[in-house]
Amino acid sequence: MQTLLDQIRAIVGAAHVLCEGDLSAWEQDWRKRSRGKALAVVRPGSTQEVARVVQVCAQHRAQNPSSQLSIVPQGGNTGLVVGSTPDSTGHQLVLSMQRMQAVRSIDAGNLTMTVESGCILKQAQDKAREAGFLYPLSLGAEGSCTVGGNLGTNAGGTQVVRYGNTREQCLGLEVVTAQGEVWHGLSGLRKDNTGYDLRHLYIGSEGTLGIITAATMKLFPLPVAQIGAWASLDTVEDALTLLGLAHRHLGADLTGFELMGQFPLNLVAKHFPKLRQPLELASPYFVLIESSSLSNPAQANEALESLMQAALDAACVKDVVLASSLAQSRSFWEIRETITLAQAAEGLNIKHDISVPISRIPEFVRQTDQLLAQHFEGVRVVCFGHLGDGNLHYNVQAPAGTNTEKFLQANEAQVNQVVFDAVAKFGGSISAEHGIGSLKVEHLTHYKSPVALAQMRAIKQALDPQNLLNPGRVVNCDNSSLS
Ligand code: FAD
Ligand code: 2HG
Ligand code: ZN
Repeated sequence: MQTLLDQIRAIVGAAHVLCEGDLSAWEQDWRKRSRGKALAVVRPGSTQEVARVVQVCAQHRAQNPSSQLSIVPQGGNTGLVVGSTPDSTGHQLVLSMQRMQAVRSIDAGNLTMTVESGCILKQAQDKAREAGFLYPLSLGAEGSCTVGGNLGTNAGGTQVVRYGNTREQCLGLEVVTAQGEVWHGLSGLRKDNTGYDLRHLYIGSEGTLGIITAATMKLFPLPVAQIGAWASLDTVEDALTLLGLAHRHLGADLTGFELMGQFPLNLVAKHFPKLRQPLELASPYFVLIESSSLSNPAQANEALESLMQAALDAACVKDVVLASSLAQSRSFWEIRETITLAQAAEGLNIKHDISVPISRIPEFVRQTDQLLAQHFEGVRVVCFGHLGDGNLHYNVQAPAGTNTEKFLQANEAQVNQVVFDAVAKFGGSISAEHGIGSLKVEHLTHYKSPVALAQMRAIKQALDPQNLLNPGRVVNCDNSSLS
């Protein structure tokens, strides 16, 4: 391995091959579910360097068939399914994209921005805004996650109802393959039917098929107004009625529709008491709606007011606060985005980023709440998320006062089974946002069809026959079945 590391030092520079000291920022996952041990953290500075590192690793594997060397691509390491950190073997290189942050170009006429994959999402948003455009992807981790990680996981976030997932926003990729070749696919074309669309294979592949080094992403006109409204509700059915009204009243101006249960907001109030809740926490559910307008702020305000009046008339909301300033809208979003941190502060937990058809969400929540209460006395459900997309974070926290670790050890598998069986029954997906990583590999084999799984394995085998890239994530293909 020393020779290999020397070869890699010669490619990226010795300062960018980290083997000693505190490597926890790269070895420990965000949720602290698993701490691995890297052979080294390698930080290439260009696409060519990435390609050469992959080439020497592929060569090493070819010359040492029993070698367990593999590569774990990493962006901001904010993923929630243990997909970007090494295992404990000490044989995995973490390939950190942190140094590749450049915005290569903005094509105003084509409404696109070409950006390197290590660019922090917030920086991409800021660069687009400076040029007079909106880069619409938005999520709680935007201050540290990267464009490459967003593409690797096909991240969703809070604006999907209007702008789609990361996949819908991407028009081209540059990728280093598992053989260390570079695929130059940064076309920026909106229409291209020349065979299989490789871009869509790499997006959402969680670093298992190739290393994304740059991407051409869509830009949109900057809205002139973004207004938030916060409403309290009795039921999830009411939230669905409100969603229908919001689509009708706001049309394409509807840019966010988030549901939050009372308990997740209680956690925010408990762990982040400085954040002022817009309404008393006395209702079972709350909704945050965002309207963004390209025309004028007064019109946007009127449209939101008329939506809320219609909602009050239909009795699907109890109380409503309309933000009177951009700062107040932002404060609504801050509360919503703090739920993940508040849940972490409450202790280790079980996360589910499920989706079911939007129309079936109320029944899914009712039945699954009941099942969990029956099987796990006192368990606390942290239900919130992107109702406008049919995607909920249906998370589970141990009963108050219990030892969280013990609860997880004893019950995590059964809790997952109850929730995922319900998801399957309602025709949903066990992961709508965060991906499979290591945490859901076994579940995928159970809930994905054998035909789909066989095709996924065939794709992995075709693109990465050595199983060099992020092995054991997404689909399990051990070396013996691949080589
Ligand atoms: P990492 O965590 O470093 O990696 C994630 C996966 O992508 C890994 O499998 C990794 O191998 C792969 N990968 C990383 N870079 C590359 C690359 N260049 N080429 C190929 N593969 C690569 N997710 C959502 O979808 N919606 C949300 O609303 C959301 N909110 C969040 C809020 C908080 C507070 C936190 C902590 C996380 C949240 N996430 C959310 C999850 C996470 O932020 C996203 O999955 C994000 O896209 C990961 O980006 P990253 O750069 O941190 O990737
Ligand atoms: C969000 O929507 C993220 O805030 C994180 O996807 C969800 O903490 C979670 O479970
Ligand atoms: Zn989410």
